[in-house]
Amino acid sequence: MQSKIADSLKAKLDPAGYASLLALNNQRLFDFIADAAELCEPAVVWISTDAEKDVDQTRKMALELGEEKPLNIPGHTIHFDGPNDQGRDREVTKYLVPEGQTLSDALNQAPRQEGLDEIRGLLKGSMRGRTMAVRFMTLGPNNSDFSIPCVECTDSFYVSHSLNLLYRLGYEEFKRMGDKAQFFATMHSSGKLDGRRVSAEDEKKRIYIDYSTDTVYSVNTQYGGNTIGLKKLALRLTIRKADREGWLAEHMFLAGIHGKGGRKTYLAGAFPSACGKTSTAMLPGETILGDDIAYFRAVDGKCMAANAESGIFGIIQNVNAKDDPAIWDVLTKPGEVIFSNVLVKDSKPYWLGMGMEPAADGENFVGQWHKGMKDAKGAEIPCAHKNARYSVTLSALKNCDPELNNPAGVPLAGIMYGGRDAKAYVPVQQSFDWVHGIVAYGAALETETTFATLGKEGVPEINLMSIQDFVAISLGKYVKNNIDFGGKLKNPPLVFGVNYFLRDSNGKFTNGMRDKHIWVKWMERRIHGEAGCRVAPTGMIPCFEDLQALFKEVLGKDYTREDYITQFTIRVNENLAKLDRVESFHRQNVQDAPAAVFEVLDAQRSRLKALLADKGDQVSPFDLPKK
Ligand code: GTP
Ligand code: SPV
Ligand code: MN
Repeated sequence: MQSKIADSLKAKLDPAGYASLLALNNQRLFDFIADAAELCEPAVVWISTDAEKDVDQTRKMALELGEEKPLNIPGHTIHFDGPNDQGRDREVTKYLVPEGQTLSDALNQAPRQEGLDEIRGLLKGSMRGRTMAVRFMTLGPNNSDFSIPCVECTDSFYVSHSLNLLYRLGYEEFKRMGDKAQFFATMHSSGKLDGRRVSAEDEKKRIYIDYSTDTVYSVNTQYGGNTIGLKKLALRLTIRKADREGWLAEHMFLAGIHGKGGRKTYLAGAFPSACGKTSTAMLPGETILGDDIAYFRAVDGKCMAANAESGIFGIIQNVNAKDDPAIWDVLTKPGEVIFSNVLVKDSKPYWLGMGMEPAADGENFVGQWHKGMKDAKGAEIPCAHKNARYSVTLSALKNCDPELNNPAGVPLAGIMYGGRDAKAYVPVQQSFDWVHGIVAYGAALETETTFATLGKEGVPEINLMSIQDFVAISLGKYVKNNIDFGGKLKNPPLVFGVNYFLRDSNGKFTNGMRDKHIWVKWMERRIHGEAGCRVAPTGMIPCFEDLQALFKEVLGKDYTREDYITQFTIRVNENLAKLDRVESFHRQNVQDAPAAVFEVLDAQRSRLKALLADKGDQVSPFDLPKK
């Protein structure tokens, strides 16, 4: 039966838009868009298809409305978010829980009806006099088991423009699926704007996830992580979908690591926000498939992986010509790039750690800025926000992996977990098996809060699998799904733990920025059975000779025995203390933690205690047995 578009919506569409929408023949979709139009009351509803003219129209509108301004290099634009809208806002992001259901205490939540009343009240009339863009996009490659169709209704053409760069166009995908399209929906309004066209009512910022209808509402915010529906908003819904369907959606990069004889091995890695995904996926000489969200499916006993996205919304701080040549290249040549929250002077962008002196004044996230300017608390305002970002499409990168859009995904050979752990875990180690890795590196992931979320930086916390903010099912079930996933595979990917943020006794990082390349190359060799290891209570660590060879080969550096001892000494008491924190987190916050979590933690504790009794607190890696 032909689905019907409500008259109230029809009245706001032009004939072409009406025809494009009608062709999608999906009643739930029509009802969602009609609801958004009735609630937010835009003057016009604009339907975008995958046609080039529509995609281009979004970019033009962002400039016309002043949500973005052109920069000197053709294709580059700047967008600003408000001073209090510079990262994901955990406090006002909530799951709407229907009566009779529960979620883990660790998750921010509100009763569904109460939350809906509140956020729909805030969205009421929010788009008056504006155009509402309706965007159809896909998560995962098109025409694939990974594909998830998504629709976003937004009055921000910056958000709509970001969708162009970060996701695959999905109008044709909706058409292909017709009334069978099980889609995710986002309704977003920037709300009241000030003279700079930034959201003006911070105190009314809300991001609510109504998982029982696969709908997300977002209002009075513009920061990408709070507004671009397909990013972390959809990830929360995807985790529920994956739970129902028996696959995994992860906060992970995906990259091809190149080895002997031209072979390429795919690795994925989970790091909390601003802890290393993009930096690892962009290592020089390797190829990037994704830097933020990966999907895994067990297909005939093999783990196949795909990037949910097709672009990068990346942290620009510390991106410079020396450390990040591939990103630097796209950020400095003509092509489509949206910069956000950097400093702009004479239409040129500047950011922290760019490897040159920034301008002494200009426009930044607070408005007109000059060097030495202080905030209300007397602290100096930096030239650019630490969480300033750039948006580019992956295909613009020279190092983009050719399999990016392969509907089958790529075979995954290894995964890694890493956070900001100053004291305990060594820079790289391999788990004894799948379950040990999932628990001891994933479920035990400790990190410090970063600038990517609002609030205090540097506060230690457990961030389970780097994904805790987005787990919309009970945490225990989520861990169990990860453990069980390994059971569906003939040869599960090897699991590694990394720690780029270990500090020595003087508080200095034990490793340089480029050292991660060595760890990744070591993993590649382990996967192919070409490197040995030493056995520590926490996992299998590299042998000195292998690292020495790799440092020379990859970075041209002389790696010394002293370096190895500083980095890989097992700090037994620190590791025992870490285990206690992890265990108490799981006992207190994960009501349904699987028994395997405590078994793995207990076994690790026993191994650590045995080592303590045998060799003391600080054990040199040279004193550990080789395998
Ligand atoms: P999201 O996009 O927020 O999910 O973050 P991400 O995990 O992709 O983070 P990214 O790789 O962009 O790294 C973020 C920050 O970590 C940057 O400020 C980097 O400078 C810093 N960083 C990355 N690698 C290292 C490292 O090896 N050592 C140190 N000390 N800092 C690092
Ligand atoms: C993150 O915070 O993990 C990001 C940026 O990747 S965003 O989710 O878009 O805020
Ligand atoms: Mn992220």
